[in-house]
Amino acid sequence: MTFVAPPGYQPVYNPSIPYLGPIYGGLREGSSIYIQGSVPEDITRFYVNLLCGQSDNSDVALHFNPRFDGRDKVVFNTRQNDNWESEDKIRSMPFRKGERFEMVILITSQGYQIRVNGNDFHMFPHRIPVERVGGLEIAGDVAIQTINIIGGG
Ligand code: 9QG
Repeated sequence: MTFVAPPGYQPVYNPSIPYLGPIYGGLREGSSIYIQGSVPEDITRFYVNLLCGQSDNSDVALHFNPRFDGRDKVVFNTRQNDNWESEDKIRSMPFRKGERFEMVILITSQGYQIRVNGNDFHMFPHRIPVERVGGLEIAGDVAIQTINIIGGG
């Protein structure tokens, strides 16, 4: 049998940033989001948000936010009803200024497993049911070449 991808599952190439797009069919355990991009030499911050909806004030199930301003760190958080909740702050930086990267967000039963350039970086536990996620937003100092969302059955 041949798997025929439903319309909307095509990868997104070279989107303009900020990017905000739907996640057709939603996410479930086993789904993954593959992102290829590069960060500029003069990066301060960028973020990847998994949105509960498709507007930039939707609740945020995953906020993934590498910060180069100040001490290098990656901040993870959720936002509900416009309130940021408690941050997971990881004081290590898997991205390099001026370099390309590939990252994968793997949806597991526990949370969002983040892998950058082939290395597991951090697992952010679910706080909001993954069934609510319907959009992807990428903004800040980053260029994106490819976004590919793989269903997970
Ligand atoms: O700073 O931290 C994550 O906990 C806030 C930032 C906010 C998030 C948040 O200002 O920045 O990173 O939507 C926002 O304002 C994002 C981009 C306590």
